[in-house]
Amino acid sequence: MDLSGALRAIADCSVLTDADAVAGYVADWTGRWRGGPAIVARPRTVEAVSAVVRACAAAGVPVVPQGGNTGLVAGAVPPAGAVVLSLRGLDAIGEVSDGAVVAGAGVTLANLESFAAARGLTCGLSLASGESATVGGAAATNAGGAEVLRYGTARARIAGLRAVLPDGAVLDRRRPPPKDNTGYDLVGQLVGSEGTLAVITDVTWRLDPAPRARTVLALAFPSPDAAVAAVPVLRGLPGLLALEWSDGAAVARVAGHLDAPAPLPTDGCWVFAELDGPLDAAGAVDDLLPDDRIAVAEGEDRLRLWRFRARTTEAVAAAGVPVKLDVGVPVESLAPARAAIVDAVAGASPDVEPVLFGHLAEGNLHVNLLARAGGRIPEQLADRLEGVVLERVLAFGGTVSAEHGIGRAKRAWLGRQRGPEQVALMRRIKDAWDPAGLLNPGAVLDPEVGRRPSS
Ligand code: 2HG
Ligand code: ZN
Repeated sequence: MDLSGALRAIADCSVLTDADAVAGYVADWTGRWRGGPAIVARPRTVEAVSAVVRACAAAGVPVVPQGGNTGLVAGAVPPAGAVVLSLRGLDAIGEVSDGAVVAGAGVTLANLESFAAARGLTCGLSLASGESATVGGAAATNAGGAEVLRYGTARARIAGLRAVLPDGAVLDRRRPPPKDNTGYDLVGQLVGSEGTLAVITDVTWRLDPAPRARTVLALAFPSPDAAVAAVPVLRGLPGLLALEWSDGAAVARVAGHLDAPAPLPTDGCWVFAELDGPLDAAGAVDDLLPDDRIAVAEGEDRLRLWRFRARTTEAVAAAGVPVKLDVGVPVESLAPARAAIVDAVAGASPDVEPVLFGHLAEGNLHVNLLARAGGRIPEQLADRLEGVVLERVLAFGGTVSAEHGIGRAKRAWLGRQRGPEQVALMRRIKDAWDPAGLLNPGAVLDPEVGRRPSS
């Protein structure tokens, strides 16, 4: 039997091979990265996931695990001939115990948060893509988002997990004892491994008490430098949940996209602060800016303000196919690093517009580059732009991927960031988990470099 026949014989699993049906699984949603052709397997149980992995291992065919396919570094874009293993069908949510709930890998973050909210809790992971992004994808990529400052990245939210190993065996650490200091941390190793070590099928997710009230403040600083200079004061705001920033031009772009006027001037740089508490907690910002540069909203109204940050990715996508660089530098270097990045982009091409926004508290800047004429930036120019920007970031002691991971898009930069010894150690870790190299090959690590001879 050929592989698709073997996959079709698996109980609780549907299989797609038709080009139209697989189209949404082989390209990333920005349209920049396209892979395949590929078969898509959609198991609904852990047993079926294991059977799919075993069938692929027997056939020597690579497996690319995929959640909501909202990643931005082509980590779930399959190489030709691979099987995309979509985990979206594993969407059950269990009961809360010990402050955590076991959720199937395919549960969306929005559904997890609704489940939590109904119990006065929060999952603590806030992504603009939460309607599609899944718990399994968040675990596999150690997702961050807006509230990292309060709740940490996905790593801090994960108390346990279950995963299928590359030979089909099941590793079950869903409910490790709350205090358990035995041996290597296998759960921790899988978090952020981008589907290259095992297939995460369930995640035990910590839930925290939900904020009492949420207030959003938008502050329209006259310049990015002024915004960065205010960080020490802003970090002291009582109940701070999130501290984000967006260039005025990025806010104006969202306003245009939504056909909704921006409530503050867009000449400089906006900062968005979300607070766990009522409006009066916002008083502390009165000394920073005049009243006509501050907007405050609470309850459901806050989403009307927050959308000028949260919907930036969508507004950018509406204008063309962006080159996305997700960089971070120490907060004290943010102002000069941002200026150097803008200069580098302008020096590389006058035809490219940088759209700058991100997570101010962590020194994280999403550099989205758009062709001014619309459409896509030619790949050669994209490579040059990536080079000039990421070199600047490294010179400031920053990171070439603060939040989105390495995937396939940033693989060439892993060695520059982490050095050859650490990459060689990562390779040995990969080989230990996945000796045949069939799990998401080409993500994180170069599939050709450092492979052990097979005999
Ligand atoms: C965000 O912070 C996401 O909104 C997406 O990480 C960033 O589109 C991007 O570059
Ligand atoms: Zn982000």
